[in-house]
Amino acid sequence: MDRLKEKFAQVAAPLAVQTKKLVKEHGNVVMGQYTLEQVMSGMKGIIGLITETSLLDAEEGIRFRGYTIPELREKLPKVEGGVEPLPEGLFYLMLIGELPSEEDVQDISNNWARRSNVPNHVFKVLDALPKNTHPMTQFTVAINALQTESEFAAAYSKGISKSEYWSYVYEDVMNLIGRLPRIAAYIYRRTYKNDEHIEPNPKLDWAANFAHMLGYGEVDGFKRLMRLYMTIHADHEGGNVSAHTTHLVGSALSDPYLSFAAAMNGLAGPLHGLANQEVIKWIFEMQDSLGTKKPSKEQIATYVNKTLSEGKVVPGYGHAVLRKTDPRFTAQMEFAKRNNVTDDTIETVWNVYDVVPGILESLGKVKNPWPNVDAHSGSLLVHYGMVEYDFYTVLFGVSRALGVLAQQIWDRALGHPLERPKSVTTEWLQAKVKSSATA
Ligand code: CMX
Repeated sequence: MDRLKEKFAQVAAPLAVQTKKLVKEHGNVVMGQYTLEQVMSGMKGIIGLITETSLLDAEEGIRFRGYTIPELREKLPKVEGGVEPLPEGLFYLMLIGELPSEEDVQDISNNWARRSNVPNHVFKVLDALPKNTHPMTQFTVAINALQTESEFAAAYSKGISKSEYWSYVYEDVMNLIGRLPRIAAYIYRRTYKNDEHIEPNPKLDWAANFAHMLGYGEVDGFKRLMRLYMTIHADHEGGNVSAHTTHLVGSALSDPYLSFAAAMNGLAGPLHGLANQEVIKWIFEMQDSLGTKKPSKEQIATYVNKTLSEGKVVPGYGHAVLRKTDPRFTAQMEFAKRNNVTDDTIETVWNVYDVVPGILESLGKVKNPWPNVDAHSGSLLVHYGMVEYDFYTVLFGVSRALGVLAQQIWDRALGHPLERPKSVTTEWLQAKVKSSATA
């Protein structure tokens, strides 16, 4: 058993006992009330999931095991002389619940590097797809193809005890995270770089090796950006589409490959992760339509109003939970300022930030007019030369694996059951309203 697994076994066992006790002794505690409007608006605000890895506050933003993003940037281990946290450290924090030492982080880096070999049939499956297949479709196809390697599925089919589930899921999760950068980089290089692939460098940390395989290892600042990017996109509590999908599909005891592939199909939606490509596409279209790379705030306002009048959303703005500027947006803005990273597209993103919230607020229906994580990420990638925006959601997906799969290990360790909420028809709702009115 590796060190991390041993440590997890130690922290998970007592919590599993406490959870069972909580339900047995306090199972009838009323959690709250919910309204018809909440039922009709995507169950927003209804507590129905348990997620250990992170918790989202509407005003303050995400906390990973109690730590905010600025705190993580300060406290998580870094490469020697580095300023951005290593995502390995965040994974440790989410899984174990305490800050890792430098040795813990190095141990995970080595562990993932050891597990990073991708079987050849996965590349063959990818090569069979037309080159113009959307990178997110390629990504989910590849993850499904990799399911042949699931140790959980193999063990389950032989017959294992429930108490052993988490142990096999742990192995699948670690193998999958180790392999994802190789798969993502392969998709990038086959789609945009003439199939010129770059061998991994196991001496590098996970995010730096990813940057290297993408072909940006020598671009000054890109490895630093990837470490930050892979950290801030990793988790956003349990109710967002990708996290919830992983949990839901996993609750049927589908293995981590199947659950994560399903989650990535959700991340590929424009109201979720695909918004990062939509933001840059929208900015490029605005620049083209206005005939300038640096539109004025007045020009941006006119373009935003045009977007809204066409019945479209402004990508990168709004959130289902947050009610303030997303600290993940702010972290990227700070990264740009700290590293003197600036150009017309980045300045346009900042000008859009000055203009859009006021316009969205004036509509009177948008609950959160402020930018989310996706409003900024593409502009930094463009700055470093990665202009192929169709690929951006794959980067988000590689990072998202850290949070949702750490949680899947917890799901199995705590014995979370099959998820099965109740649904009703509109007719049922109408009858309920009628009976409430006469009661
Ligand atoms: N532009 C225009 N209209 C918007 C808007 C935006 N950015 N954000 C919300 N609205 C509209 C909604 O479409 C809705 O309109 P209708 O009542 O006409 O249907 C109304 O405002 C109320 O929506 P809401 O309650 O404020 O927002 P939701 O919780 O329903 O949806 C989200 C949240 C993110 C889907 C929405 O804000 C949106 O579409 N934003 C743009 C896409 C985006 O950036 N998504 C990425 C989110 C982060 C991530 O997951 O990566």
